[in-house]
Amino acid sequence: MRTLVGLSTSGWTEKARWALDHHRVAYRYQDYLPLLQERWLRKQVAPGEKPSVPLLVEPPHPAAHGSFAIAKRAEAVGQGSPLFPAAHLDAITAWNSTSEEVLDAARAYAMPRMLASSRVQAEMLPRFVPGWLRPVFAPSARMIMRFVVKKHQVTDGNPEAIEAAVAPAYEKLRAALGGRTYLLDTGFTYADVTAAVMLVLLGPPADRHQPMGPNTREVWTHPGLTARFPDLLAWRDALYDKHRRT
Ligand SMILES: N[C@@H](CCC(=O)N[C@@H](CS)C(=O)NCC(=O)O)C(=O)O
Repeated sequence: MRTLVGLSTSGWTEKARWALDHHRVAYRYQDYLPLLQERWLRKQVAPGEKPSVPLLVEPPHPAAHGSFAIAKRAEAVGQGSPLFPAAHLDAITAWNSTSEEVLDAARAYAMPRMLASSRVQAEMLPRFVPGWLRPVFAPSARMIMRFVVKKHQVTDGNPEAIEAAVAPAYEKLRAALGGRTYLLDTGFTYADVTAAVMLVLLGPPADRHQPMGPNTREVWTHPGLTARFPDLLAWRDALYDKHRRT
């Protein structure tokens, strides 16, 4: 059985899941535990590659590492309309690079806010941990977050600096869409998926698409960017309602 190992609130995992679901690929989802599973993860990825999730494990086939590789794998084994039409591969790859940069900035915005919020830490624990036990696990949650901050060299999430870094990418998306439903003339593609997911700073997608606690939702939401790009938020939400199969 295929297993997607990921972090449920991460944009990268969301892109991989969207592509797998779009192509109706059957898989089991498993939450990754940073730090505790680092050694295991290192063994799964090619030498010299920085270990990260999402990772699609499907023995005897080699694991697909990274959201872009997993989306392409989904296209190779799944069904449904193509997300990577050959004529648009360069454009899709370019949108994915923009999305990677924005998601890095989004992580820099959200991680320090997560570290400062015991409510977010409590929301991140598995559901089976009862309320009275949650405070006991809070220090472990903080230790895991600090590990991720260090590993991915997450910089200071100052809201003004994040807005200045991200706004050009959002402006570029607004101009490229020009009020249309899809970025490319062939219809819905991975360019839309990767661009929609980078809008997480306007607030994560609705719970019916990507469930998360209210405090976690709040640490990802950037009020300054949300006020500037309501049209992109409406575009993202309509795209999700139409194309996010689960
Ligand atoms: N380019 C990669 C980036 C993935 C990435 O940065 N994943 C982070 C999400 S915070 C991760 O794995 N963090 C946990 C860890 O590295 O232990 C992709 O497209 O999947």
